[in-house]
Amino acid sequence: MADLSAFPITTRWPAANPNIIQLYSLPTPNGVKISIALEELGLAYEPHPISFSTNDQKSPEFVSLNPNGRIPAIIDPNGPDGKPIGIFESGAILLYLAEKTGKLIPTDAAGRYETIQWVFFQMAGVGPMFGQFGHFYKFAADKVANNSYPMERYRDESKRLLSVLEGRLQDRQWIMGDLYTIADIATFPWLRGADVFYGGREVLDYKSFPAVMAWLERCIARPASEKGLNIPQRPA
Ligand SMILES: N[C@@H](CCC(=O)N[C@@H](CS)C(=O)NCC(=O)O)C(=O)O
Repeated sequence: MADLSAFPITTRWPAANPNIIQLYSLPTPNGVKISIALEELGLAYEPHPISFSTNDQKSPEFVSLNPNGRIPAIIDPNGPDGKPIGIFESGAILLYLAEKTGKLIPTDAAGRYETIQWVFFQMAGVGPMFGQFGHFYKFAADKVANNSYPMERYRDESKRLLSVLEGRLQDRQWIMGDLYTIADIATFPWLRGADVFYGGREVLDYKSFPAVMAWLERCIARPASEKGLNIPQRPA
């Protein structure tokens, strides 16, 4: 039986099975990246919902695993050298899982770096820009009712990023061509989220990006996505 007692988060969210990966998350665009990857990889894991309504992500127990106070985070009881490891930042977790299994990433060095490059493109571009767009367009719209500049700035940058993806996905099934990778898993939940959570499909002009839309549908239709998009279930 793995010993996770070095991780204070397990006092508040105890592991029913400490021998499998512990996932602390919610079904948000960053959170579902990890449940989708775990489903694709067929790895056993135990999901723990972290409730935003009670600010669980800022609790001392959660912050002991991720000082940044944001989901997702994991503990893998079978980390490097067989020792438990805790990881936060969705891009780092995706890379860790891909390297642990040798899946969802090309095996050749050039392909591996090309994939990492697109993961960073998502982490530094798509996620932050779409997130700010959603903030000003939906969640804080009342605070900027007299100033459309913040929404327009992030809307236009999000559309520009969509055009970069549109170029990449011409004649490619997935971001890395024939191989479905962590670059796809990092990116598609944000495009889906801007539609489902922000109602931004029209204002982001999704119809102008047909290759991206076809790819998005292919990503969502994968059985692992259908499952992972709803894990962990939101607390009642
Ligand atoms: N760069 C981080 C961002 C994580 C992030 O922003 N998570 C959001 C949910 S999508 C969160 O925990 N928000 C709650 C909060 O900010 O308090 C990652 O990719 O893991």
